[in-house]
Amino acid sequence: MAIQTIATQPIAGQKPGTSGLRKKTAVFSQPHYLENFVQSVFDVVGNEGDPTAQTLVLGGDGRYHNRAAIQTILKMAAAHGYASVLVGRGGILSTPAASCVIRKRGAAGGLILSASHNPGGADGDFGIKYNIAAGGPAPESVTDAVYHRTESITQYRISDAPDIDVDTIGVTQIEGMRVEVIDPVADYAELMARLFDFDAIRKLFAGGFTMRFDGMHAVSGPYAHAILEGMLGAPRGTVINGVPLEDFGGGHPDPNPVNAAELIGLMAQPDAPDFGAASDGDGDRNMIVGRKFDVTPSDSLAVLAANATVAPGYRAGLKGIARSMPTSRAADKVAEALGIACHETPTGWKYFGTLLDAGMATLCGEESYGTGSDHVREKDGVWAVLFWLNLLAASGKSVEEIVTAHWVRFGRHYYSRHDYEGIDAAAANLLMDDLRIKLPALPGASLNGHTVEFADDFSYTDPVDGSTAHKQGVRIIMTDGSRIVFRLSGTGTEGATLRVYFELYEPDAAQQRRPVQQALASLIAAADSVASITTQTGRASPSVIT
Ligand code: VG1
Ligand code: CO
Repeated sequence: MAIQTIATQPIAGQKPGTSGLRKKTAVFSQPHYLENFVQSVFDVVGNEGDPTAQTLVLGGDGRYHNRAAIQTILKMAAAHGYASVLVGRGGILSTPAASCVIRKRGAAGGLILSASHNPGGADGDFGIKYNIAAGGPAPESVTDAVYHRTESITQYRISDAPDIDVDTIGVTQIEGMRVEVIDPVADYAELMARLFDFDAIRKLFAGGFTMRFDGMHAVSGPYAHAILEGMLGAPRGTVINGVPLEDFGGGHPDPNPVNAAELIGLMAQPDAPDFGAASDGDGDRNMIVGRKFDVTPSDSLAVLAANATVAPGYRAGLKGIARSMPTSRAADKVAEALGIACHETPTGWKYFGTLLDAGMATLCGEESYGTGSDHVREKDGVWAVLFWLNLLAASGKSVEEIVTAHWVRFGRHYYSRHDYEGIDAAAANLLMDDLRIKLPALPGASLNGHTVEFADDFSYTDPVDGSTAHKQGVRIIMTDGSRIVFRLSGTGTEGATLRVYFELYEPDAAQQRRPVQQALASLIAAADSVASITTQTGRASPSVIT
């Protein structure tokens, strides 16, 4: 066994997006591609201290290429001089579980292999991201430094040791580095049992309450099996599609009503279970469904915030709430009623880290089926499902009753996101540039019956560390309180994806049960009139509506 120094040269385009570096699997499998990026991460974060005293957490969502990448990274970590690596058995760790392990074991950071909700397989996507010692995604200062490093890299170091067994719990050594294979679920499950009233949830299931959790053949299956069917006594069969597969069974592991159509279909049957939920590729997203009733992620955040004290882990109340800018302002109404702050951040979980660390927010959420809290530094799918179960157990009400009562109390924020996926990147950028040019002239203008009050391209200054982020999405806010937001995705791997977000506030309880697209129709037409979406994208309609 020896450490090799391998000559390499920069590979263009290794710039992390909204959440890590994501590319086609074929791109990631090219010689030196993963190695260049990992060495660049080590070069940047390894300067922060003595690597020989440091622990790295390593795991992924089990998608195609996960196992090969785990071996490469173990051998590179050994060459870099890490003291130890904690790796999930089989190379498996959900994103929130990795965050949990980093924090609990005092690791210096972690590498998570995932392209999250993007499809996997040889023709699908692969990804990697670095999380810092606090457990959350590296801030932009770090990802920018890593990207710059990839532009000048000339060599990387790697052990030529044979492959390491990552399927057996226990400790081995490679080049003097300790490799500990851990149960991917144990630390995480122990944390969940401390946050939620497991006795109450056990009683709920024992009383005949029925649920389906759709693991979408991605990483959350083992967590849901162990916690729901194991610790909480839900009957076997509660978790469906619970075995992680390298290609997610050919599916698109994005828990929304379009991609989780199987679950939505189940929940619409006459004998539907009481509760449905799904999670994504890396286990950090969640979708909550009642009988014939989908909960929007923005509403889910607001409902959990309004009822947080039912859960033992949140009995002391919330310090604050944070939501990404495009997320509906339903949570703001709750924060106002609770007398706490609601922070508005750019899209991407990395922007919540400083607020959580500073004790300025307890709950966070994004409209993209992401909800989480200060228990880890990532959004957390299974956590959100357990929070809902705790709430259902404590209230004795159905999902629909809880949400509709919430609307009556706080008003309803009708909400929808329209995605135009895989459009021409130049056309997408042109659309956004044209919009930006129009912004100063918009206030006072009438857009399909809505008068513009305010329009800008969202900029953010982090209240904790003063860092700034610009061009985070064009928002057009109307005098009637409704809102349209336009932004381009930072997680795609093909062309560009335009996301258009619509929100309309309805305080009148008699008007809160309209079909969502109908309630938003005038705003949807307004968006097309101001941005010429159809003409500029060449698409008559969005590819996904959530
Ligand atoms: C999307 C979502 C964003 C989320 C990000 C990562 O980003 O909109 O809210 O934080 O995915 O989630 P974008 O740039 O494509 O809009 V995950 O579960 O894919 O790590
Ligand atoms: Co995810």
